[in-house]
Parts: sequence; structure tokens; C-alpha cells
Amino acid sequence: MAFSLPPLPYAINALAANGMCQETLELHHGKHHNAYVTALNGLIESKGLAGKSLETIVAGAANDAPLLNQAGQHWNHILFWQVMSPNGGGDKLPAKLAAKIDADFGGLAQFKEAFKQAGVTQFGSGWAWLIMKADGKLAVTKTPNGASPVSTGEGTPILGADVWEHAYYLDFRNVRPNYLDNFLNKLVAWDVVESLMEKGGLVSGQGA
Ligand code: MN3
Repeated sequence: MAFSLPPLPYAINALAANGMCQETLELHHGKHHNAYVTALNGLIESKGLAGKSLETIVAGAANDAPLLNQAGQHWNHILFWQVMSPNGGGDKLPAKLAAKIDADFGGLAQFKEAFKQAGVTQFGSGWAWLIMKADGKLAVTKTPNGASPVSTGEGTPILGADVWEHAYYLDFRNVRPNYLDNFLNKLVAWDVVESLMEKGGLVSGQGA
């Protein structure tokens, strides 16, 4: 089954009041993400990927940069759209997620600072992540370009912030720290993050 661009889980202008304008979503979802899907579909036959799930492909792509670029970015963006909401942000987290963040980071403020720092210090393009490690602990990490904790095997992502310039240049120009503050304070769908934690991560439904 060919890979496809999933629709956004909200209207194209739904995040505008939260710091992500319609034009950003038109370009980011409709052009950038769509281009990864198209390129990935172009690789399916030559790479022998027919019938494999997107997760399987990403997990096996660490040493195949051209494949990781397209498959990784397809998976990363599917997660990214889902972990934002017009009702997102705020400091009132669902109880189980709040307790876990308190236990593993010492509090929400400490988690936010660690996540922001991961995004700010990712040199060039990439992603900041909140992951669940094999021992069950939450941790923050970052990856370059199309890589993710799925491709590195570091853990299960339950929150990801795109720090490619195309994610924030229209809304925040060159000021990545402000984009990350806004993401954490106005966009993150904490209920979705908790649900991903509870069910052990995203299943994209793509590919297989
Ligand atoms: Mn992007």
C-alpha cells in the first residue's frame, strides 16, 4: 500500500491563534510533508519496501540516509501534527503524565527547560523529543534531519517538536527559542502525549 499524507487533525487555520499561522501549515503540511510522502513512494520498489509498515522501515533505516530522510520525516510529521491542538498548551497536564514528568524531571518547568534546550541546541535541522525509554523512564533527546528515537533505537517518542526552519520561520523568523516556548506553552496537546505514553507510542497505520 502506498504511503499517503494524512489530513491534519484540525482545520488549516485552527492553530493561528496559538502561534502557528495558516500559511505555515499550508506549506509545512501541504508542501514539505507531502514531498516526503511522494519521495518515499518513489523509493518503495527499488528498496523492496512493499508491504512493510512505516515503523519497520524507519527502525531499519539508520544506515540508509536517503531512505531515512523520507521515511523518517513522514513518521516524524505524523506524530508532530497529532501532538498539537487549538486547545493545547497550558500547565494543567493530565494526572498520569503530570506525575511521570514530576518523577522523571523534577517538575513541569524542568521538563520544559530540558526540552527547549534540546531544540535550541540541535545544530541545523532536526527534532526535539520526549521519549519513553526501555526502563520506563521519560527522557528528553534530539536528533538531526529525519532521524528520530525510532531510527536510533533510543526510545519511544511521545512528543516531538520540528526544529527545521520551515516549522517556524513565518511565525517566529529566526528566533527558534521563542517558537519552542510557544510550542510548549500554547500548542502541545498534553492529553495526546499522555495517551501515547499509555499505549506505548504512535502506530501510524502507514505502509503495511
Ligand atoms: Mn517539518
